[in-house]
Amino acid sequence: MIRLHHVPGSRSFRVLWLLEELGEEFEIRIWSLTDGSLRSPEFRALSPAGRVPALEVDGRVIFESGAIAEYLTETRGRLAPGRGAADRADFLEWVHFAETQANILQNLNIQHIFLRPQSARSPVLMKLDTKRLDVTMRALEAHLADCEWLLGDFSAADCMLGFNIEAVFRFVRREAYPVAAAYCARAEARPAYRRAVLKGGRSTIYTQDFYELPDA
Ligand SMILES: N[C@@H](CCC(=O)N[C@@H](CS)C(=O)NCC(=O)O)C(=O)O
Repeated sequence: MIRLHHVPGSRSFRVLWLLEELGEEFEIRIWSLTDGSLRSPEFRALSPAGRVPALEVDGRVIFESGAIAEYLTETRGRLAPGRGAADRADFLEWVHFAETQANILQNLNIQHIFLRPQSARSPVLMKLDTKRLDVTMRALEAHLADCEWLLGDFSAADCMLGFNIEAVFRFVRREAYPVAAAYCARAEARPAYRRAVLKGGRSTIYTQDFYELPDA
C-alpha cells in the first residue's frame, strides 16, 4: 500500500503527479497548512520538519519531495536516467534546482500572502526574491529553448520543476517567459497531471492571478 500525505497546491503535488505518471496505485491523506495538524506528533512521526510531502511506501516513510522522486524512479526503474547514465547528473541538477526555485516561491508566498499583519511584510525582501525568481526563470527559458522536457524526454525532474511554474507566474510576468509558459501548458495537458489535479484537489493558496510588487 502506498499512502501520500498531501496538501492541495503544495509540493506534495509533485509526488502525486509522479505516482500517476508511474501508474502506481495509492491512497491520499489530506492535511492542512493552516490548522496546526502538521505540527502534531502524529504528523511529525512521518515528517520530522512537519512538511509535506511524506510518502508511505515499500514498508517505510520517505519525506522530501526530491528524495521521493529519486527513490521512486530508482525502485520503479522509470522516468529518470539510471545510475551511470550520461544524463544522470542533469537529472539530479534539475531535481534540486526545482527545490531552489520552490524555496524562493515559498518566501514570496509568505511575504505576499501569509504574513500578518501586513506591516510585517518587507518590500525589500519581496523585490529581492522576485529578482532571484527571475534568475531561475531566465535559466529555464534558455534551457527549454532546445527541448520539450528538461532532459529531452519527460522525466520525474519535470514533475519536480513543472509543479513550480504555475506559481512562478503569480510573481513574474508569464509574457516574459513564453518558452516556460508553453512548457507549463504541456505539463498541465498531460493525462497524469490532470488525474493528479482531480485526485489531489486544487490549491486554495492563491486568490489573485498576479501579485504586484509594492511601490515602496
Ligand atoms: N524540501 C521539502 C520542502 C517541503 C515543504 O516546505 N512543504 C511545505 C508545503 S509546499 C510545507 O509542508 N509547509 C508547512 C510549514 O511550513 O509549516 C520538500 O521538497 O519536500
